[in-house]
This record gives sequence, C-alpha cells and structure tokens, in this order.
Amino acid sequence: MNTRKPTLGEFIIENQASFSYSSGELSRLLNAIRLAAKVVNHEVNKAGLVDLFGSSGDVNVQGEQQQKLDVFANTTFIQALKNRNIVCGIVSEEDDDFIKVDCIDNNNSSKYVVLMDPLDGSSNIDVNVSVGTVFSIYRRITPIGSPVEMEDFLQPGINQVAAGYVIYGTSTMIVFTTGDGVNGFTLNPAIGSFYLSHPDMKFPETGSIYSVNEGNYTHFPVGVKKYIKYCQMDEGDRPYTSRYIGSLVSDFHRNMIKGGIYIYPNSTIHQDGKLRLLYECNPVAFIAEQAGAKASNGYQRILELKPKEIHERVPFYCGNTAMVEKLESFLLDK
Ligand code: P6P
Repeated sequence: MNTRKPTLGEFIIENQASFSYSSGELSRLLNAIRLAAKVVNHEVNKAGLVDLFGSSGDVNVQGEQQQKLDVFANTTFIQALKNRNIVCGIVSEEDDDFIKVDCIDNNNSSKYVVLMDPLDGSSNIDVNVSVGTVFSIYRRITPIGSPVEMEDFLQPGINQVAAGYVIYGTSTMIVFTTGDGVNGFTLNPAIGSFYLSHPDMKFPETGSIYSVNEGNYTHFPVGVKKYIKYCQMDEGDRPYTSRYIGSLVSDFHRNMIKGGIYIYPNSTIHQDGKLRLLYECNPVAFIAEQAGAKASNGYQRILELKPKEIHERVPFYCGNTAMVEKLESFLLDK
C-alpha cells in the first residue's frame, strides 16, 4: 500500500474538481505560488550569507523601511504569477497601486486576481525569526478580457476562492484553503517538494495562548485592556500563556495548532489597527473560519467587511471562537 504523503502538486490534481469554478487555472495559480515560495525560501535561508539582510534603503507604501528580502519576495511572486497567464491583476503590500497584468497577446482572459503580502514580518529577518508570505485569491468581477479595475480587488473576504500563507520557519510550509478545509504542506528541501504534513487542520476546541504586543497596552481600547487582564487572572483555566513573535503568520500558525487568539487592536497609535484587511486579515480569517475558528474587527466578521481602499487597515482579533467572543464581550461592555 502506498503510504507516501501526497505532494502539493498531486494534492492539487487530486482535488482539482473541488476547486469552485476552476477549469485548471486555479491549479496553475497555486502551482505558481508553490514555485515562488521555493525560490523565496532559498533566499530567506541564506540571507545573511549574500547580504540580503538589512534594508534596501527604500520605503514602501506603508511608510515602512523596505527590507531587501521584501523586494526580492515581491518581485519573485509577481514574476511567477505574470509568467503563466493566470491572473489579470495583483495587489501587493509593496506596491502603491494595483498591478495590471497584460498577457503577451494582450488578450488577458485570466479570471483571477491575487492580493498578497510577499514577506510579512520582514522586520524579523535580521534576527532570524520566522517570516511569511500571505496570499488571497478572488475571481474578477469586471468582464473577462477587459482591463482589471479597482473593484476587482475591493471585494469582501467572503468572495475569496482561495487563501493561504507560506511560513519560512524551522521548516517551510504552505498552508491554504480553497473553501473545503485547511491543509498544510511541508517542504522537503532535499527534494524540493512540499508534502501533505498537516491534513485537515483545525483549531483545538479550547485555547490558552494570547498573542498581543503588550508594549502598546496603555494605548489599547478599554475592552482590550480588560480582556488582557482577564487572560492574566489566576482563575479557572487561566492565567493563559502570552506568546508574541511579531510575525502574524508565525503567531497565527502556532495558535491554530496549539489553540489561542491573535490580537492587533486599534489604538491611539494605530487609529484603525495595523494589519491590512485585503492581504493579511482576509486570507488569515478565511483560513481561521475553515479551521473552525473566528476572525473579527471586534464587532463584525472580518470576511463581511466591504473594503474601501486596497491598503486599508482594520483591528484584528482571530483565533478560538470562545476566546474571540470573550474579547468581543469586553469591547461591548461600556
Ligand atoms: P508590532 C509585521 O510587520 C506585522 O504586520 C505582523 O506580521 C505582526 O504581527 C505585526 O505587524 C507586529 O507589529 O507593532 O507588534 O511590531
């Protein structure tokens, strides 16, 4: 009996039929992401040896110091997506405006758009802490064959056809959903293939980890302060454990496996929160819900928020449903 775990490529082929609307294009899109992930992984793993550490000297649209690997990752994913005539447009954290993808024959019949944070948590690169790529895939809503437009990107998260992340950690993984559960694939660097290491990922029933930058505590809304004190009380199943890496993908991935909540609230420092709705919160929220958990802005389901601009930020509370709902109850208490 063949007990070898399927590769990501084999998994995509085996599940092709379950990808909504897909006529093979979504499979080709996921394969492009797989290739780019391997290329970025190779550079992340040797960054210090080839002076890919440190900043590029530029500043991105967020006003954040652009790290050299940010630029490399952005270029790599954009090129992989452009080369296969599978997308008509791209939004990246690293680019001010959306990118129109005109295919060679100028007849771009592609029906998908991709929104991504090519290297999230990049401020951790120089200190050898895990970083990640986050991606979100939608079908375009303007006519196929016409130039892609802003409304193709400003769709609510419930319209995503697929979403996932790459985590460049002690091992490199791709975790993604196409709306039929969450599956995790681990790269075997000796072979260069991703293998299905975490089938049908689900949050544990309960969680006892809270992830928040407590350095900003005095700037948080009262309800968030109350929830943090609740986590720290010696009562019932608490105190919880505080774990915060400062890399969304790493904090979320650990919480999905061990159970927990990730918190990035609005504050007097970040009026609307820090995380971006389109290419951080929506894809992670899609995965969280598919893994039996919850993602909200404190009052509304993240996936139902109607985006107003491509780099907009929202408060983000994501993890075990009971933990998120407890935090929401503190926010509702006036
Ligand atoms: P802070 C990385 O810049 C990021 O977008 C997330 O990956 C991470 O969770 C968060 O910001 C860290 O922000 O303000 O705690 O350093």
